[in-house]
Formats: sequence, structure tokens, C-alpha cells
Amino acid sequence: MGTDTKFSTSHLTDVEDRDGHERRACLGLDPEGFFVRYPPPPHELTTFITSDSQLFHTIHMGGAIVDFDKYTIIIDGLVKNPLSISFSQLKQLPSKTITAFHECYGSPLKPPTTNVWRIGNLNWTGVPLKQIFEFAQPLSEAKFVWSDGLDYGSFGGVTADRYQKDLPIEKAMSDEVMLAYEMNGEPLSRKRGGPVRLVVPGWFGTNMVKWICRISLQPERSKGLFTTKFYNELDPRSSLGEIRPVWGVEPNLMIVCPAQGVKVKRGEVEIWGWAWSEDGVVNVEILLSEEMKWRKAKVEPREGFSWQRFSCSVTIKRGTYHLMARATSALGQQQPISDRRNHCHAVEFEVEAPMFYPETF
Ligand SMILES: Nc1nc2c(c(=O)[nH]1)N[C@H]1C(S)=C(S)[C@@H](COP(=O)(O)O)O[C@H]1N2
Ligand SMILES: [Mo]
Repeated sequence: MGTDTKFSTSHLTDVEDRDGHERRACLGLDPEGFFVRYPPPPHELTTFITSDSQLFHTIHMGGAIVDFDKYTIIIDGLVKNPLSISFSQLKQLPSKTITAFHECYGSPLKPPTTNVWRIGNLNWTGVPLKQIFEFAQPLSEAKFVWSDGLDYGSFGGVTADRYQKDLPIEKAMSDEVMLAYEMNGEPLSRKRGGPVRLVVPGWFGTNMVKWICRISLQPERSKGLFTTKFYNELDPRSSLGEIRPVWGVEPNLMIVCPAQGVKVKRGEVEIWGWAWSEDGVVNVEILLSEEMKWRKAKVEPREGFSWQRFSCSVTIKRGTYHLMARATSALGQQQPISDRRNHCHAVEFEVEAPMFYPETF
């Protein structure tokens, strides 16, 4: 997009640039403080697109109350043209919709070693960040993109003047990263980060800054609370105890059917669930208790960065079963069997009747 388009963004004044002008759009917090809404158990997440009512929710310090008249997004730092974009200007830009899984990493106070199941799959609509950068023109020294939310307060006993995250410039410039103002075709609600949040498909929810008000291009990682003290973890691939940021999502899955603990009437069982990974899932295998080998499940292709349905029909005899499923991603990463937040999911279920039980018996 060049300068000859109908749309043009407002350039920053010196005052806006200096004094954190954009933060005046925050009228306060509601809720105040930490907020989590837990998702339903895996067997209830039966739809491809997750409704807002079934989607988990996490807020660290409080939910920003936004004054729409004062709301603006500033793009600054290592750019040729620092900009200020209002909500109505953003909505005039060409938009796109992307389907993507949305997963919370879990509490950064105690990095999880088991699945937390805070996951859903959504349609997001907004403007690719890449398009905004065509106006701002990042300089070659820009290596990271810092983004600020309007919220502030304390979390885990530490205070912060803003929720700030960072992305390497390569991810920020990808086709999928966007400034979203709709979720599932509805305007983004306030608790979900409305009017505008960052959406980073394939990466953990923590990176998807809500109530986004500043995007700053920088030569290095952010030194904010949520990029240093919180949201870094031991890299499981390193034998030297190296730390990595909580960014891309590794392969994971959930068995939706059969549900944990159910009694199935007959021995013909349709096993199915959702699998996801930043790089896409190419293979899902299932293991049934007394069997010695993994069976291959059918995996649906992904749409954008969506989760993918896997399924496998089995005919088995009466008894109690332990079922485990394992996903492998396009780049060859495989879910560990245990002890990691993305380890294989397992459920127990019972088959009550023998196979081929006659209908009229
Ligand atoms: N500004 C801001 N953005 C935020 C957060 C926050 O506390 N403040 N929480 C993050 C985390 S950890 C997650 S998992 C997602 C949750 O998004 P949702 O509750 O809207 O689904 O938002 C992310 N973006
Ligand atoms: Mo999260």
C-alpha cells in the first residue's frame, strides 16, 4: 500500500510521542486484579469454532475500561514514520479473517507440567500488522516489536505500569499477525481486549496483548515484567538448562470422545478430538491399553492456524480401557508421554457390551 491510497494515518506530534498520550484512553479497571474463567472439560468442546461462553478467560492485573473517543494506537521506536492510528482509521484499512487456536500457557507463577486445557479455536478479524508497518516503515535496526496494553496494576506481588510483550520482527511481519477488532464475527468485547488486541496465531495467548495502545520497534527484547520475570521457561531441548520465552505452541491435543470415565454401550467406538501446533499437526496416533502398537488416526487439514480434528474408529471387546493419543507436528516435533504441559492426553473408559451385540437380543 503506498501513499496514494485514500487512507492516511496521522503522524505523531512531539507531545504525543513524549508523554504516553495514548494511555489517557484508560478510564480504570474492571475487574480489578487477577481474573480467570476456567474452560469446560475437553469432552464439552465439541464444536470447531469455540463460542465466547465456552472460551477460558485470563487477565493478570485487571481489565482496562477504554474511552473510545481518546483511544489511539501509537506506532513508534525504530521506524521512519511514527504514527498514531484511531479506531475508525484502523477500520478503514483492508481487513482479513483468520481461524486460529487460542491457548493460555497457564500460570507463569508456577510453569505447568501438565495440561491446563485452556484452549479454544476462533475466527479473528482485523488488520495485518504488516500492513501498518508499510506506513510506519521499520528501520533495519528494529529486531523486536514491543506492544503495550492499557492495563496496569500488580500480579504475583509485583507491580507494573503496563502489560508489555514482545515479538521478534520476523513473526510480527508474518501474514498472520494482526490487530484484531472482531472475534467470531462480533466486535471484540471489552474483556477480550476490545476495541483492539494483538492476535499472534500459533503462539500462546499471553502474547496477544489486549487493549493495545502502543507498538514500539526496538533493537532488543522488552525488559517488562511479563517478558522477564514471567513467561520464560526451561527449554526442554537444552541439556544446559537454557531458558526460552513462552512464544510458539508445540504439538498438543485433547481427546473429546470418549469422555473420561464414560461407559460405552457397544464395542464400536469413534475416538475423536482436537490437535494443534504452531507448525500444524500432520499425524495423530492412538494407543489402547492392551495393544502393543499405536494406531494411526485420520487428521483433518488445518484452516489457517486452526486446531485440527482427528478421529479413529475401533471395534473392541467388553472391558476397561486406557486410551492415549499423541500428535506429531509438520516440523517433526512429537508430544512427550508425560511431565510436560503438552504431554499426551489419556482417558479411561469402559465398554459394557461385547462387540457385535445384536440389536434385538
Ligand atoms: N493487556 C493484556 N493482554 C493480555 C493479558 C493481560 O493480562 N493483559 N493476558 C494474556 C493472557 S496470559 C492470555 S492467555 C490471553 C487471554 O485472552 P482472553 O481472556 O481474551 O481469551 O490474553 C493475553 N493478553
Ligand atoms: Mo494465559
